[in-house]
Amino acid sequence: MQLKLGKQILDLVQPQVMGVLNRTPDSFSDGGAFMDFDAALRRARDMEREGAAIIDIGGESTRPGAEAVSAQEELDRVVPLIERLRREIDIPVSVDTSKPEVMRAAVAAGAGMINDVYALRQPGALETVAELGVSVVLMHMQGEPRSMQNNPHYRNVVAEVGQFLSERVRHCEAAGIPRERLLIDPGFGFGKTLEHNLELLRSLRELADPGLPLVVGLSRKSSIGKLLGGVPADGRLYGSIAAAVVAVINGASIVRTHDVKPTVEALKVAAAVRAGGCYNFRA
Ligand code: YH5
Repeated sequence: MQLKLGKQILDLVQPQVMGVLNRTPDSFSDGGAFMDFDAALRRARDMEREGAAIIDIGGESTRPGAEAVSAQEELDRVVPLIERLRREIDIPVSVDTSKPEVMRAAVAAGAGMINDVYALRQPGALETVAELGVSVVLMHMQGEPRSMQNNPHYRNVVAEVGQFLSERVRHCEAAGIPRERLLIDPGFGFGKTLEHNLELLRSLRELADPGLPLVVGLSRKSSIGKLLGGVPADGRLYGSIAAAVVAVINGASIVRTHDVKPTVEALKVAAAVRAGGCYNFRA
């Protein structure tokens, strides 16, 4: 029920909030507001104060249609910020990356967790995480960010996402990453239609691998916008909160969000309703 993240501990008895910090110029969801170093630093401090348990720093946009950035560009965006945050804040930091060289540098700079939308499928990633000895979020994605929303298709989305995640867990264990360091995530919006996302949210429990914390990211995503009649990202807060509460009631341990304070408050209520602690950890 506790994750060791470097010298820090993330308590997962209660559902926790992972605050999103995008150091990208083109973020769909926050308009690139935190590309500036000092703005990013201020945002991280605010998120800690608002009750985030971990901050997820990303230097590459993985939104639908986004182009890849070079490893050097990604390193320049995330490494100095992680170094500074390690000295300035008390909560752990995760790095949102798929590149082994960025994983290495981020962990050397103080990151305690890797959040990988490719679930360690890029060459060298599996071995790198095994060597680094950090925790890792394994996320499902169908296709590639550039084209994943062009007609995603499943015969049975819950079964297929579940199979993919179990297979990635097996690969990790075979590579020497202990189960205690693994978290799984269905990857809402990553090669999924609105219907696929709804079915996954409804059936989240079926994805749960015993003992592995479930991470979900629904914050400001297109599916929320669609359900609200096509509102832009800055009008999706209340819808995102509703989705986060459903996810926690259905067993999620960590909610990745741009809106830390309202999500922390909503999850306190949801956690109190969800008797007996986290579903994943019950016998
Ligand atoms: C996730 O679900 N998502 S980046 C488009 C939006 C709004 C938000 C159209 N990284 C996840 O947040 N990592 C991202 O509006 C993630 N789980 C994990 N583990 C996409 C994103 C977003 C995209």
